[in-house]
Amino acid sequence: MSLQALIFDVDGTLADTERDGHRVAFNAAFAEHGLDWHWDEALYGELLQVAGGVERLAHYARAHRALTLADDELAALLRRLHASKTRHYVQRVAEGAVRLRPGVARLIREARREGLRLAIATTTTRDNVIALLRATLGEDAPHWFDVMGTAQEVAAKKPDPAVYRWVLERLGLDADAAIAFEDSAHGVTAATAAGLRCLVTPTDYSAGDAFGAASARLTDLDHHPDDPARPVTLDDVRRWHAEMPRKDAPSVRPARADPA
Ligand code: XBP
Ligand code: MG
Repeated sequence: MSLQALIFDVDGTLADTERDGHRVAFNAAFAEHGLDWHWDEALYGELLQVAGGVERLAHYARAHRALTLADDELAALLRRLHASKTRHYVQRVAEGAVRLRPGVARLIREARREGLRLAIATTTTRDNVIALLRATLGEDAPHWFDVMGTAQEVAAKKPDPAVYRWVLERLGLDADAAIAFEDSAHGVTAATAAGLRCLVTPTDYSAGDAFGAASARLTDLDHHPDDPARPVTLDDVRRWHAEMPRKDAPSVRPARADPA
């Protein structure tokens, strides 16, 4: 089936947001609430194993701070902290603190010119996505995406495939007609479990992750694995889409992409 849609993860894929974006916003929220919590880069790398900001806060509160608040009190505190964090993150992004990863804007614009559909499948909060797209691609950019699956539409977090299944259903497409772009093992697991082939551009935080057969690993979208002097084009994406196995297919290595 020919490629009809590109489905992008957000954090780590569209932009390297975690270390200098989300992590800084979490720490600003802790300070705003008078908490002596601080997530340094190393600890945050560990906490990233928990997808979802509220879930990450809950894990930290229990596992690292052994908070003994009653469940409803803890839940209320975590909601307040996460709302504060989201305000700080949106403000940082709006001020230009986060840039798109190499080649992302170029590939998105090429896809638009050639009439491919675009979608988002992310664990993060919708406001974060809108702020990032507006700050990096322009005020109209959120409208370029036919479907946007975020934490507001799908509660189950990656590696659960729910957000990718939700996006495919809203696109009205079979997984065979699309390809996912991800940065982490959680994300690749979610996308491939939904039947999608996946192109992976790891970040420093996910460079040590292992990815599956239905995925191809790239440095970034500006450096083709076979010739880093040239960018990854839409034709390259179409070729990988045609060559890569789906998760339930026997694993046959794509001829021209790094084994992930
Ligand atoms: C990454 C996540 C998110 C962000 C924080 O999402 O797991 O939780 O780290 O954002 P993805 P929130 O890679 O799927 O884009 O605090 O809004 O959850
Ligand atoms: Mg990601």
